[in-house]
Amino acid sequence: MNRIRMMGAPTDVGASRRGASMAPAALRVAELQRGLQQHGLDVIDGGDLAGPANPQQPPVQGLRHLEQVVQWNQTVHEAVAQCLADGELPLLMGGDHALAVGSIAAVAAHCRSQGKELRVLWLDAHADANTSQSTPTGNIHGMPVACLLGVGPAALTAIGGQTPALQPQQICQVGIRSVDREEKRHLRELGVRVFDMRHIDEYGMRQTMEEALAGVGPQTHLHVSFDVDFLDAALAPGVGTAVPGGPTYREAQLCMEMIADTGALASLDVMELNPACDVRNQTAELVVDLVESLFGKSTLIR
Ligand code: Z70
Ligand code: MN
Ligand code: MN
Ligand code: MN
Repeated sequence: MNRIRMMGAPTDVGASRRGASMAPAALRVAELQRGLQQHGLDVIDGGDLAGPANPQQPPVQGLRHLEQVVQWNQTVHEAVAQCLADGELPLLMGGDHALAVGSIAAVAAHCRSQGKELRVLWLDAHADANTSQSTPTGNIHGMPVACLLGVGPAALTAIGGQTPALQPQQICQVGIRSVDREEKRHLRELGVRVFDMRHIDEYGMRQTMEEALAGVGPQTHLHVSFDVDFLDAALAPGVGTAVPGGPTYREAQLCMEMIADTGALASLDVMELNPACDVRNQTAELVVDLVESLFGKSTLIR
C-alpha cells in the first residue's frame, strides 16, 4: 500500500448548514492518523488546504457560493493531483461533498495519463445528482455527481481538463435513500448505477457490494467517496443532513471490509462529517473505525 496522505479541506461553502468545515479537526482529535498507523500503514498528515470563507449568501441562479466552491475545488484538484503524481494515496478530509468534483476530476485525469481503469464508489444517503435547475436548495453539495458526468457550471465540469470527467459506467452509488423528484430522472438519464437501501434490504450488503465491486481487481484504481450521512442517522448524528434507514454498524463494516478485500483502494474522500451536529465526537470516532476497516484492519486479523 502506498503512503497515505491526509489532507483537510475545512469548508462548508457547498452546503447551507454550517459545520463541515470543522471535520478535519474532529478527525484528527479522533486520531485518524494513529488509527491507521496502528495497522502498519504509512500515513502522513499534510495539514489543511486554504480557501475562501463562507459568505453565507443565498443562491444565485440556482447555485449558492459558486465562486467559493470553484476556488476550493481548484485547490483540492491541485493537491490531489500532486499527491497522486508523488505516488501517494490521497485521503481528503472534507469539507462538504461539493469538493468531490475537484478530488475525483484529479483522480480521473491521473488514471487517463496512467492508462489505469477507474471505478468510483459513491457511499451516500443522497444521489448528489441535482443541477441548478432541479435543486431544491441551491446547495452545490447536492450536485457533484451531475458535475462529474458533465452537467453543471463549466467552471466545475471542466476542472480536470476533460468534460465529462467520468463516464456513467465508472461510478456506482450505494446506500441511497433520499433523492429529489427531478434528480431521480437525472440519475436515469445519466445512467448511474444506484444500489439504494431497497436493494440492500432485499439482497443484503454482501450481495450488494459483490455487484457494486464486480470487475474491480488489483489492476483497478478504486476511488471511494464516503459521505458520512451514508450511515444510519441513529449511528452517525454528526452530519448536516442525517437520514434514517441507512446501513447499520455491521453493514457499514462489511461494506468497508469488502472494499479493502479488493486491494484496489487508491484514493478516498471522507465528506460531510459535521462536528456541530455530533455528540461527543462519536461520529468522528466511528468514521475512524470504519476507515481503518476500509484500509484492511480486519484482513490483518484473519
Ligand atoms: C438535496 C439537495 C445533500 C448532502 C444534503 C440534498 C443534498 N438533494 N447532500 N446533504 N450530503 O439539496 O440537493
Ligand atoms: Mn484501531
Ligand atoms: Mn453527498
Ligand atoms: Mn449525503
